[in-house]
Amino acid sequence: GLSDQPTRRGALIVVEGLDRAGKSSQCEKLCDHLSNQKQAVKYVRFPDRTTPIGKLIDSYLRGSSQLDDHSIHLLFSANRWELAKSIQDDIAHGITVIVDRYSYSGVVYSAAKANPTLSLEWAWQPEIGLPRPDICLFLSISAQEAAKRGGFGAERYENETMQTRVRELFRTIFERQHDVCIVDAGGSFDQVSQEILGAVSNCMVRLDAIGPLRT
Ligand code: T5A
Ligand code: NA
Repeated sequence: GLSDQPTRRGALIVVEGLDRAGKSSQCEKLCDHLSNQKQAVKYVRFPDRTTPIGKLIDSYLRGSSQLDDHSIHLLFSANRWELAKSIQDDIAHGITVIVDRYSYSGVVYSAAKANPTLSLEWAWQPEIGLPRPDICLFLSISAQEAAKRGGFGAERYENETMQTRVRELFRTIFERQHDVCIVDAGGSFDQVSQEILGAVSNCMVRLDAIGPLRT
């Protein structure tokens, strides 16, 4: 009968990009759009600054504390691991989870510091085994364009040198990753959002196709 049908799993959608690329505003729009379509949806952002680990990260980003590059890298990763189980459970229960920054930010911001013992390869290790996104939307914007947007410059990595290196590294890793959709984030809010909604609905169609067999 109907009640025996397995729940179709939710999607894991990641949004990535430089500081001020528009990730949080676009995530909010995407959540609203999917909710309006009667889809169960949750928003998660990394770093999640509310947990004990997140509070250490927040203090580091604001410049109130200093940490070794490797230590802060592992804290960012630990912050994802502490939420991994609940993300997986939500997806299994049919909830689509929209994630504002993920492992990709984790590896590129750390590797961008050019610390000789913190390579991209080293940075990937603690990320291995986290839930794999169904799609990653990369909001592509130049460091110069991003710098023009509100509030830029307040936190640790918000300078053009760092952002330019981060942008190059995002390109490097996304050449190798599957299921990455590059979105031009330099346009108006509505243009960017149309592109995102299009990419996500394609992704949802693919999820349908590989969903569980129906009896
Ligand atoms: N980090 C993060 C790591 O080093 N390792 C990790 O593992 C992780 C997860 C904090 C820092 O931590 C680093 C990366 C970051 O440096 P954060 O808390 O996500 O990460 O902070 P930010 O990325 O800085 O978040 P922002 O809120 O600044 O950027 P968003 O979310 O990309 O941008 P948004 O949506 O808030 O918009 C920024 C401004 O631009 C305007 C908005 O109105 C807003 O004023 N805007 C537009 N303006 C013109 N045209 C458009 N299309 C616009 N879209 C938005
Ligand atoms: Na944000």
